[in-house]
Amino acid sequence: MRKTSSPRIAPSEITPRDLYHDRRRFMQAAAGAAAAALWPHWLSAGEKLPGVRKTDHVLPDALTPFEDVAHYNNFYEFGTDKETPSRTAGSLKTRPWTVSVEGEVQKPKLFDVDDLLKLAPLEERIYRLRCVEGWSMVVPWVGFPLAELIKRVEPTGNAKFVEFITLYDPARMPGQKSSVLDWPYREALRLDEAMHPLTLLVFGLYGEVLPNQNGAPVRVVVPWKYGFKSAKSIVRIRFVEQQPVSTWTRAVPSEYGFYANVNPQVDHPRWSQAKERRLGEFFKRPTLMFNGYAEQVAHLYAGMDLKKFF
Ligand SMILES: Nc1nc2c(c(=O)[nH]1)N[C@H]1C(S)=C(S)[C@@H](COP(=O)(O)O)O[C@H]1N2
Ligand SMILES: [Mo]
Repeated sequence: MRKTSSPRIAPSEITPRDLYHDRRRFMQAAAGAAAAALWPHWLSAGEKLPGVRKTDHVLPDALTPFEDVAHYNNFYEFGTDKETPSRTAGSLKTRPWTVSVEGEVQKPKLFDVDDLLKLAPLEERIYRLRCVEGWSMVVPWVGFPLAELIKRVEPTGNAKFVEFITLYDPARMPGQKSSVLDWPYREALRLDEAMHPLTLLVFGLYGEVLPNQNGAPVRVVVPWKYGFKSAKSIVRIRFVEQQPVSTWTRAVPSEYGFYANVNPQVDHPRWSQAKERRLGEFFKRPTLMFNGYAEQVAHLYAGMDLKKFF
């Protein structure tokens, strides 16, 4: 027990006791009611996310229909084909859910996901996402820049990379019973990539809470990189000094590099990356450098040989 010698005057001694308690109770109730009006309870898949503002992140491309976005998924924790996740990920309980933000930061914190999503205003941003396999989609994601979170935890001078780690729980993620990948799924970005204003911490799409198969309750979306960099169902965000080895790099280092920038000029060892097929469309279209975000991100890689750092 710690004793304080200096007498402090508590507000309860100034205001008559009952009044103080009543006022405090009233204020708590009012604040609670305001928050409750917006956030009635634990959010679940398909519920509308309140207070989402539109931003100028729009594209000339047509949106990929919700049905395609939610029924053609890569999520190996639920199986290796595209159709299984939408059928089986429904069983993933996404509440309660915590995200530990840790490592080289001044202010590490264990966030409840419902607090995390209130950290900054939610925005709708329309981004392209291109899978390394050659398909792509255009999605109205809902979230806020990852930088908003990073600023609040105050990375130390040693923080050079940010690692994202998915839940490991074979009971809730049956695909983890297979050794097809080294679980849990891990991905990472350089700190400046993670801080880039395009990098989004995502809680929803099409105005609604993320379908489980798209990475509920929280994932990242890094629109200028191949889809595998955008880790789903994250439980840990770790700041580190050394470049982490990502799951796909560990599995097949010759095919999946750390950078994984969308680049039509660098072929995958087994296929061309020059073109892509938009989900729901028949004809392929040319793939754009950095997935169309070159103007915003090319400077991050100035002077780097992108064939070497693929
Ligand atoms: N945890 C985890 N995250 C993941 C994957 C995965 O298998 N597990 N697949 C990645 C790949 S290869 C792609 S293309 C995108 C697909 O995201 P989507 O299903 O929302 O389209 O998620 C990425 N994030
Ligand atoms: Mo992918």
